Amino acid sequence: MKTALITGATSGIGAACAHLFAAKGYNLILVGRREERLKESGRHLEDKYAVEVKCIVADVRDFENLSYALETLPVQWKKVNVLINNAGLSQGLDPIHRGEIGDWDTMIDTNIKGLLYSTKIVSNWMVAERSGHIINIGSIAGKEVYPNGNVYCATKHAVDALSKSMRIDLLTYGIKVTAIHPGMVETEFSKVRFKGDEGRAKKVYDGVDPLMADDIADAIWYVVSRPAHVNINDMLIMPTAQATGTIIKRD
Ligand code: NDP
Ligand code: 8X3
Repeated sequence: MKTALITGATSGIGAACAHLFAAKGYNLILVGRREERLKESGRHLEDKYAVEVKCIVADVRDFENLSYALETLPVQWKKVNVLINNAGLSQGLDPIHRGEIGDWDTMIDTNIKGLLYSTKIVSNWMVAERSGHIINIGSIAGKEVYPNGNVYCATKHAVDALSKSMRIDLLTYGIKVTAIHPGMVETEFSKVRFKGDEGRAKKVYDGVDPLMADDIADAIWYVVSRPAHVNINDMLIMPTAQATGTIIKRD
């Protein structure tokens, strides 16, 4: 049986990937901070799909804790076939001169450093196995910038650059690296960006048919299920109603 490790598995894209990969028969290592949600989802997936799930309650920004939790897993769990670096967030949407230092730190620490931390741990396991597939969740914000997106866009540009770098560094070990760049996906993302302001979050999706988390999970499954000699380096997936980060057709 194959194993996938998914960061940010408690909601949105990560949770959708957990469901799809379990349905495809993968054992799962799920990482997230909200313990109850994570464990409830783990139990549900084990019952529904007869797979094994390890829940790691951890903050990807804390390397020591994440590393301890993963390195102390039984050895059979360290044969990870697919790592989905999904944990990430946007916090605030302010022009650069009004940006909050705390928001910047959170985005940089989660979207860049957290992704690096989980990659460092799991890529070492993959190198030992001479195989594996790393999926990094970037964004349309990693392909262009938009007003007030400054630091979030910078973190996703970093994910784009790191994906290219990882592909080079891991080439000789037979490890595939794919970057998935979604446009607007209706998840908890906007609620987090607007710090719990549900009304403002809801407006983001007003009059648009956005992508859903399952659409992204489906694309990730397509990428992972290609033959061994095929790698999809990069995939930009947009709602039909969205041309760029900010040009959106609303009904
Ligand atoms: P959600 O807010 O629904 O999910 C984010 C997930 O990341 C949650 O499971 C959250 O879990 C986890 N997470 C956040 N911070 C941490 C942390 N420090 N440690 C561990 N887990 C963390 O949003 P999405 O599903 O939309 O976001 C998933 C990824 O997709 C992100 O990288 C985002 O930037 C990217 N993306 C989203 C788009 C969108 O429009 N929604 C578009 C393009 C990219 P918990 O809080 O329990 O820790
Ligand atoms: C999330 C999508 O357009 O808000 O990465 O940057 S966007």
